[in-house]
Amino acid sequence: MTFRRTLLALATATAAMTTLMALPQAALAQGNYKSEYKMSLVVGPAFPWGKGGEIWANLVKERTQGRINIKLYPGVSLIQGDQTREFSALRQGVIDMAIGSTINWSPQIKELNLFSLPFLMPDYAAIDALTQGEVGKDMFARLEKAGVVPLAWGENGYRELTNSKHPVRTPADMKGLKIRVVGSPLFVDTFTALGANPTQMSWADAQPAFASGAVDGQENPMSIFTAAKLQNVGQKNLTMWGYVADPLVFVVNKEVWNSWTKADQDIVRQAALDAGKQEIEIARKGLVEPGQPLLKEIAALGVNIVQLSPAERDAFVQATKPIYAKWKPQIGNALVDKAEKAIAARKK
Ligand code: X2X
Repeated sequence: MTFRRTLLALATATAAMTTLMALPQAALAQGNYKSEYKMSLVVGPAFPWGKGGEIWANLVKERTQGRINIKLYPGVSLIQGDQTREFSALRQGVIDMAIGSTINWSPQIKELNLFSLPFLMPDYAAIDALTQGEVGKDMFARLEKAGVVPLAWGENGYRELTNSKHPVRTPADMKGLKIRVVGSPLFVDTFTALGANPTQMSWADAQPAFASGAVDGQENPMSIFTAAKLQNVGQKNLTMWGYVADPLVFVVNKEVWNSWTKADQDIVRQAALDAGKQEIEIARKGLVEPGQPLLKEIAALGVNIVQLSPAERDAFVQATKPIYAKWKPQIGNALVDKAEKAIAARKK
């Protein structure tokens, strides 16, 4: 073979290889759709969170005339219930789309710990000031940089404290209580500072642990409490302390997103915004109306509800201040400053 012919042969082989290697990409080229897209969620449609997923999926199906067909996978079943791995699986394409809690993704995206800073957000207007303002935009930019496409905000809710042992009114009442927590080490720090004995566990493992008494207590929004019927697994003492709230984020895997036409991308985004808005309303139902009717329903289930006075609540704030200070630089001083300013300036 002449030198020229060898070169030619090489070039042909290289071109063939390049074509071969590009195949998986081509399979996902714009307009090439999968028959089903997998949406990951921690809880199903009996909960506001899962209901939000159902609304999103239905809107997308309707508005794309079935071109985009989404199936819900509650219980984070695509990752065997291991909710803190959801973000990695989403990035890798094991999951096509998700509505995820900021808590569950905080091990990978440390900025998301912002929402778990104890007593940062005193009321719903404070949550909105963050998610619907500059901080929300910064978070979305951060998520984009991490390789996913964020579309809209939803809400799990204010996480209130429950336990099977006794009413909690002061940090001293928490001494020695074994509390199930999820997500980032920030939660372990917070509960340790309060004198409790925190233990990290997935939601899937938590419920049998309440039933068997392996753990004494937990923290979750009231919508999770009622739909999971936690009063039936011994959680009869509830303290309304509103120490943190976890927003939800509607996201799509980047390659999946890029495989859709621009028109369909717009539909999926608008459907996420519409579903997010509805989901937040459902999540707050019974808690934002005068007299908080949901709490009356919970009391009727035999749950003892402790409402803290401002001074009592402040004792918890003071006890967790060192944790707030420790985590602020880890989340980013500039971001936390921005959040504090947005909250101070909020419309109540
Ligand atoms: O595991 C929890 O506590 C839950 C359901 O609230 C989350 O996924 C953050």
